[in-house]
Amino acid sequence: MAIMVNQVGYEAEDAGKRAVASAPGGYVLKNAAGETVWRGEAGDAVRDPLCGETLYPLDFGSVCAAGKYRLENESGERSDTFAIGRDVFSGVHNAMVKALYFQRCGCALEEKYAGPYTHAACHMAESRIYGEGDRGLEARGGWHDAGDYGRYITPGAVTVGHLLYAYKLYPQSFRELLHIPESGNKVADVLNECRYELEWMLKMQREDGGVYHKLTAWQHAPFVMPEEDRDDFYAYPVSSLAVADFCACMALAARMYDSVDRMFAWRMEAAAKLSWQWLEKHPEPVLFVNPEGSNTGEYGDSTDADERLWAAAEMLLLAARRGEDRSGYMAALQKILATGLAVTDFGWTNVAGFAALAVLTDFRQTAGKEIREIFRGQVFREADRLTDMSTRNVFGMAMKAEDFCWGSNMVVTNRGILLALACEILRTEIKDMSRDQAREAVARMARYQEVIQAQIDYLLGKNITGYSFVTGYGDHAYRHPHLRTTAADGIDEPMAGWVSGGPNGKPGDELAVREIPAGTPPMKCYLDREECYSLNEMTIYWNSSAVFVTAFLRSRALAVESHRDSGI
Ligand code: 9MR
Ligand code: ZN
Repeated sequence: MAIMVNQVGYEAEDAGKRAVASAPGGYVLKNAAGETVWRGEAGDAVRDPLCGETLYPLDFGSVCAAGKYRLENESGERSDTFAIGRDVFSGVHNAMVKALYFQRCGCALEEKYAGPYTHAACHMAESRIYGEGDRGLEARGGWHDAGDYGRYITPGAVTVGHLLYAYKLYPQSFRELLHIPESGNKVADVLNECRYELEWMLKMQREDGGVYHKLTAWQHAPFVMPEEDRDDFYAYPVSSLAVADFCACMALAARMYDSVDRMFAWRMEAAAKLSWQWLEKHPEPVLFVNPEGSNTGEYGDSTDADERLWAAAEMLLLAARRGEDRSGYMAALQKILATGLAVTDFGWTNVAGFAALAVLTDFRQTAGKEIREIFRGQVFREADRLTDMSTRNVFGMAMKAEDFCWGSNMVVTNRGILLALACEILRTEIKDMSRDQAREAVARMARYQEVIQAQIDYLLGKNITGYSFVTGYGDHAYRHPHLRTTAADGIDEPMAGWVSGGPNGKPGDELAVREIPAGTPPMKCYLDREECYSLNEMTIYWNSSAVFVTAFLRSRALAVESHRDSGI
């Protein structure tokens, strides 16, 4: 028996505030003083396809007064506590960005920024270039990718991509200082943090524009602190996946840091151009497979078309900004789009959604009507497909049973990004609409926003496991991420702000395979166990994807606030 809620909270202004209960009947909402502030009935029973149970939806959307609450039913069952308030996601949002600081490699984490989670500088030795004997590479820096100490180009580029677009679209959600070493330098801390990764990525580029796929040991380290991991690190062979993602990310960052640090932006622009030349010289895919015997992350892929599409889109926009020739980039975009590639995903396997973000949020509309229309059409078709999907389960999730894969929580939040992009397009188009069209667009945005909200409700506890999938946020936040520093640091609580990979219908680790019976419905395939790397690891890009979505949600709350301030 359970009453599943978003354990962080609900935005006061939101019309829908939803929970899911396992029993029918009457429910009450009680405030911190124990007073009943709302009474209502659970909705009709729903046989839920994602968790296999019969459950009941609850909506207490009419309650707006700020405070701490819990839900209770007639048989005395109680939910976890949660807040209702203005900008309720500020804490979790900032913690999810700050978490990246704890992944910094090649520097000491000092107490004044890291609290108890300090450690000495790690992975300081020169790396070797795989297959080139003793040839060395100085490539200190960057973020550890996940629970392991590897650093990989494609997931790094995706993480920076999520964060830079979130910042571009919702800058008001990134105003707070995060207590990182650069805080207070008048640059948004999200840009400070991303720069730590970008500086490392620049070191991974060869003189010919090729980019090493990854920098890792031969085998994953045991569960030791990073400064105790003294294995040799190797720069693995160049892949066109890494080159194209690098090119895209550098071109995007060159635009974003232009007004922050001109010299840094210029370095990234030069690097992007060099990698673009490499791509032109190597039109055939150069994919990546781990050399025999190496078990660190592969981040393999069967095509590089989406990576090249993202690179072309970002190079196009950078060229437009600089007033340079754009024909080559336009031709590349057209050619890849003509294959019918899906442009609605934002993960490391398919990065084509970033091309959509680039083209559709470009105020210059550089790509022209025809190309924009291809992206736009796909974005709205996908947004409507996801919205329809969300009506078919009691959690309002834009998920199907088969979507619960390794790192399913990023599927959840990436779908939030797609819907947020659809909202952004409508927002910019609304000024040219007739009154009726505008009314319809507003209703459509409201529908998409509800689904986005449901994705975050799920992440923060409104799910069958009852866990909040973000450490430190919620009465029942998961506590045992598969994360080497957390396992080795001797501190009970993990640092706050890490998003778990989440339920995985096809768990791959030994413990999960042993403990989760075959045929278990996918949303239930989760254990809060450190050993379970296929269920409970954290990664930089699962966090960054969630950050995009909380940035979106916060921007709405903050916009309401600024309206009020100006008396409108
Ligand atoms: O998410 C990846 C999953 O799809 C793969 O099957 C798995 C095995 O290669 O790797 C996962 O990615 C991990 C990466 O290899 C290393 N860093 C942590 C990643 C998340 O678990
Ligand atoms: Zn390190």
